[in-house]
Amino acid sequence: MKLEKITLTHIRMPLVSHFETSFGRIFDRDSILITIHAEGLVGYGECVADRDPGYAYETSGTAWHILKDFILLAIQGKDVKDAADFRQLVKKIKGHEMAKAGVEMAVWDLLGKKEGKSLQTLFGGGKPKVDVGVSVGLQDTPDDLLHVVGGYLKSGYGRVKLKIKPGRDVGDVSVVRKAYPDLKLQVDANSAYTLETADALLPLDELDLLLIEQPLAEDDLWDHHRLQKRFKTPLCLDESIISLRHARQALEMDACRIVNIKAGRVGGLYEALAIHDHCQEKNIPVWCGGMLETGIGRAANLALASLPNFRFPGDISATDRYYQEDITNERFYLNIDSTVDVPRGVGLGVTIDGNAVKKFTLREYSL
Ligand code: OSB
Ligand code: MG
Repeated sequence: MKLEKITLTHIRMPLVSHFETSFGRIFDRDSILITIHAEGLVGYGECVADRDPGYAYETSGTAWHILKDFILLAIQGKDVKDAADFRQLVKKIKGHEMAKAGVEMAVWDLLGKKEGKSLQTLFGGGKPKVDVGVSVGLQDTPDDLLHVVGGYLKSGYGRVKLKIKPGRDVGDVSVVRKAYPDLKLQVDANSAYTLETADALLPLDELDLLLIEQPLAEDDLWDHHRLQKRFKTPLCLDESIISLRHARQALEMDACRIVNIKAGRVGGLYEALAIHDHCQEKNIPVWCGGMLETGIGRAANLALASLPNFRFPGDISATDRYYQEDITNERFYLNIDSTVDVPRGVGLGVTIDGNAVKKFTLREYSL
């Protein structure tokens, strides 16, 4: 399909409640909406880069620059028949996977709309709904944490992920484990530890966790390998896996035993599918991470997570866990069995609420 007009819209949406990780607390979420016109169709994508470089080096500012000054110039007016074609066009641009992934998502939406198929169908996924959990940010006190977790359990979430950081780890997690002995529980450090300080996490091994996510630096596969030897609990990598090659190498060196897949982090859904397939071949379970997406990115995550090797619940919570008002007309709801339905419509299967987009827009650019 020939890619015609492409529009970038930088939006900022207030979160229902603040979200705190080892790298900071946020009250609202920046994203860049990508709109592509092609052959009378309109495709939408979402770039998940955050306002600050806390999770990764990319920010909404760097993504805007790379999108406007490089990616759009490389693809506008070009004929793209599939996602592999798109990757070829942006191959010269190093890194900036979130910027690339945002546009790639819009290309997938267009491809689905052209073929009259949902993303799930294009991916070969089968499940009509996927298991999900909720990612709980750091709270001011363990009592607050218990209160917040209790609220999510009441809404029906069957799996909880707790954010941890040095000084707020074993104590907080023990309190939750004591209150809920049978809860599916896991933790995420967002790279806040070193090989030395991570020994403080050893007592987590007795708390029956599903996994420990990204304890060490994002660019450090080897020390994760060394750390995994000290734990019975599987380590899971998020930030460190930025491509299929990183996934392969991480598995080869036993740096983790479970992989968190986020399309944004790996340059798009095409690479995410390749990582899924590789892990499946190596019998390593994967699960779908989240980046506090709008309904656009959430739709893509659900389609991805419907593939068979997504064997752990995803960080794909219901819309009301994130936003009072979303930019899609469709909202996502939690089913009583802690699942969310996979969209069935063509492409991403969502439509855009133009008024909501307008309300949240900071800047716009078209080529
Ligand atoms: O590390 O998984 C992470 C949100 C923003 C950036 C990084 C992460 C997260 C989450 C939230 O944990 C997951 C969600 O979208 O619910
Ligand atoms: Mg994570």
